[in-house]
Amino acid sequence: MKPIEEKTLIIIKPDALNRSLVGEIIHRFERKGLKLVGIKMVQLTDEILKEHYAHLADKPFFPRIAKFMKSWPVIVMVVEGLEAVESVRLITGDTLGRKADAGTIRGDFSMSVQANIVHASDSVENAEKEVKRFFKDDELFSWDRVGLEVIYAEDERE
Ligand code: IDP
Ligand code: MG
Repeated sequence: MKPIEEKTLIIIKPDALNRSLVGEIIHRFERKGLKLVGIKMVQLTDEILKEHYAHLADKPFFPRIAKFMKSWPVIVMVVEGLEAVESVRLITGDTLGRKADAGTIRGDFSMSVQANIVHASDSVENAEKEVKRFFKDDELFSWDRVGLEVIYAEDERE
């Protein structure tokens, strides 16, 4: 895999869906220059949420997040690019929406810690696991972008 094919998982959470922000969120990642390689709407289940939020399973707020995340469908998507995991986390902003930097998705659209619009993988290792958790190989697309040379310099594309 070339460095510009680093993949990361984004979940557009139920608050964004209910607030008609889905297009806005996709637009932000698209305009950045990240390449969309997979996208679908899914209904999360307790089973997948226990796995996905395993690091929070012992927290008192876990049942509330699980209920929230499965009360409506979500959009899952995979984008790729050079250092995509870090770049997407920067665009996403801090977990607590009301204190996240203005200009980030959470900083611009969220007042909450639970209803914070998007999930984004937090490391390259977790991104690999999360992409596999939500997408089969044939649901991810490898396509050549027209105009890649205006997104990356020559040495960044090698
Ligand atoms: P992240 O989404 O910024 O990576 P994590 O610590 O991985 O943050 O937490 C996953 C999700 O769990 C958060 O996005 C948020 O929706 C929820 N969460 C995290 N901490 C709290 C909390 O203290 N109260 C309620 N929900 C929380
Ligand atoms: Mg996290």
